[in-house]
Amino acid sequence: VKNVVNLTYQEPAPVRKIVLGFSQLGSESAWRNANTMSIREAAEEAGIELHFENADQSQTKQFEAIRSFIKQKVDVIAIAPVIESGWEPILKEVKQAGIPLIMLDRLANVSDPSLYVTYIGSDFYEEGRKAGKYVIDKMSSKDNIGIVELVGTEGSTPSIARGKGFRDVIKDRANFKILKSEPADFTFEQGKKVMKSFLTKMGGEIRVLYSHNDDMALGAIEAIEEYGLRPGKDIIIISVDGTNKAFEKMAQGKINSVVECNPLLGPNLMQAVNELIQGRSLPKRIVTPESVFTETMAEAEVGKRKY
Ligand code: GZL
Repeated sequence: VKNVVNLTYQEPAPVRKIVLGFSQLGSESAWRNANTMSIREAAEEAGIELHFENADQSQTKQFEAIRSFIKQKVDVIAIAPVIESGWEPILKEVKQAGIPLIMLDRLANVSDPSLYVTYIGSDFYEEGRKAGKYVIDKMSSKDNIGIVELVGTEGSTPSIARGKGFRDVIKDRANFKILKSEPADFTFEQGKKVMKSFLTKMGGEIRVLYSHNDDMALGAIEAIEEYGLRPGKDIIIISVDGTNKAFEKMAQGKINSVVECNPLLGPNLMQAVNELIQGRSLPKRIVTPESVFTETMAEAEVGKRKY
């Protein structure tokens, strides 16, 4: 009998899930934890298999995670590089393995831009400028404005750029002076410890605290109160991130302004991974949108925050 049609139903070949290896730098702050949650949720939502490694702020652990992703032959690697330097060799290994790489949140300094496909993250320089503009608006009528600065992780993209943006805005103002600037690694504990040392050395001269993130600002608030001064009154506080706890303190008048830094990058990352796998070209730089909040808006924002 000719032309017998094969009627048995053929299962379509199972569509293999995209596998993404993500090296997260740590869990040092509320921002970081919100960032991790956003990435886990977005991977789930997108049906992308996420291999997640937390490096506890160790660059060496990030290198180990990336080597394990290469061994696992993941489809895409994403990294949130804890500091900007020292990445060239490992990123060359990733390129040699033929695995596309996405930078998320922070940037690694590389001489060869082909070592990564795109960098998704905030404009930290602009965040620093916004903080500087706020301080000038708030204090311009006064003289001898002594400023102390809690820097985040030394050598990280946000700390470098938030420091530069802030300085570029205040540099022409003679009445503004940065008295002390020290790293406090984006954590509550370090923020409290370093602020305590600032107060011991020059308590009476400090008019403004510029903190590179909320966790350090919250620690500094405790140090200021233990020293016997009023945060938000005796010492004006400007912070970056926009976490719920910072909004609560702002509603109490203990923080004066918060520059938002959006941690919810999960959907952006998964969209980039999907487009990459579909062979579409991606912009080299994807900037996340964000704003600035002051005391007047705090009440309305508290509780609305997703992180
Ligand atoms: C900024 C991010 C910073 C946050 C901190 O995008 O890298 O790291 O500002 C976090 O809270 O620890």
